[in-house]
Amino acid sequence: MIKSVELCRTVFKSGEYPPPLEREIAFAGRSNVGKSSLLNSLFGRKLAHTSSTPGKTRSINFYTVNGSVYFVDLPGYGYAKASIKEKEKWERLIIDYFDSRKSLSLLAVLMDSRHPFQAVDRQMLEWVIYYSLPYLVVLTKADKLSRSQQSITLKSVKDGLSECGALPPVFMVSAEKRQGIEELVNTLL
Ligand SMILES: Nc1nc2c(ncn2[C@@H]2O[C@H](COP(=O)(O)OP(=O)(O)OP(=O)(O)O)[C@@H](O)[C@H]2O)c(=O)[nH]1
Ligand SMILES: [Mg+2]
Repeated sequence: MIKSVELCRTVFKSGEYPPPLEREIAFAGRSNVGKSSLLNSLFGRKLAHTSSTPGKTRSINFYTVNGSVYFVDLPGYGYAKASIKEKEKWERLIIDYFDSRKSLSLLAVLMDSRHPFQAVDRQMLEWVIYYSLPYLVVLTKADKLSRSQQSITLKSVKDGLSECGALPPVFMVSAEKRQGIEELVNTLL
């Protein structure tokens, strides 16, 4: 259960990271996939800024949960108007985060339940393997799919991951309707 949460630090460049806590859980995924919305839904409070315009979160935001766990909102990438320079900046920030944070205990890889396995999603899954990160997959915006589409998607995503020899837990959530949120909180904490 989340009893307390506060924004601890907003990081724009290497070296600004806060000292580690007991555990650190980061939320990664394409821009607009719903990372900040999911965090707000987990927190039960609107702390993270969200926007229908992709590219809202440009910094790495550390939230302290129950005084002992960081939930980390990573910036997204993959919006149509982004330049190569922006892509490089994003990659540098994320790679520096993975290189620096040995305290990272779990990565939640978010994918849009309507369009899983986009190029940026595959990039994230490659980093997961490269850095040997414990991870789980969260399929977002479930409310945009019917119940039967949800079970078909869940199965095809699990099949897709197992083809790559991976069997992470996969969650289907809706931040808007709070579907799957309690289950995810219980797994994370
Ligand atoms: N229908 C629906 N829309 C959602 C859901 N979660 C997020 N959205 C919408 O998706 C858009 C993007 O959400 P954000 O949470 O800002 O996405 P983000 O991944 O943090 O994006 P960046 O900060 O750009 O990386 C917003 O318009 C949200 O309202 C959901 O569960 N259901
Ligand atoms: Mg965001």
